[in-house]
Amino acid sequence: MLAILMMADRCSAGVLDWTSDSSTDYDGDGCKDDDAEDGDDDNDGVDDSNDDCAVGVLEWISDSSTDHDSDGCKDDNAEDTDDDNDGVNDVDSTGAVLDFCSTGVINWDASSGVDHDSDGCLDGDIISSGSISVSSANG
Ligand SMILES: [Ca+2]
Ligand SMILES: [Ca+2]
Ligand SMILES: [Ca+2]
Ligand SMILES: [Ca+2]
Repeated sequence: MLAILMMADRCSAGVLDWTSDSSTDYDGDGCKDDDAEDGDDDNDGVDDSNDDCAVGVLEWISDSSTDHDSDGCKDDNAEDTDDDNDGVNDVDSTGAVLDFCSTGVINWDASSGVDHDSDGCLDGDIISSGSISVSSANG
């Protein structure tokens, strides 16, 4: 109890009868996780409902430079092995680069035939206004 009094409790008028510890209050903000009181358990700026790493790395904020695919998992960290969420991991277990466009186009499926050379880069030049068009020529 003393601990929670000593730190800033952002929910000082919040849920009663619980004790803030690492299992109930992952980010230590005094707001009970797994409850409407804390909609962002790891305090990275991505709501739990949209956060693939809802109890992930602490003390960072998701933005375009730290979280390319905005999945709530910190890029450049073991937490996010696929920074652009295309299904091609950034590196393999030895650290060798697998995705040569790891901060490229996000949320496309590299296994759907649009990455013929499997370099993690969407084939052709695509992209504008967020839609993907694929040339049906030369497969
Ligand atoms: Ca919390
Ligand atoms: Ca979060
Ligand atoms: Ca990410
Ligand atoms: Ca990738």
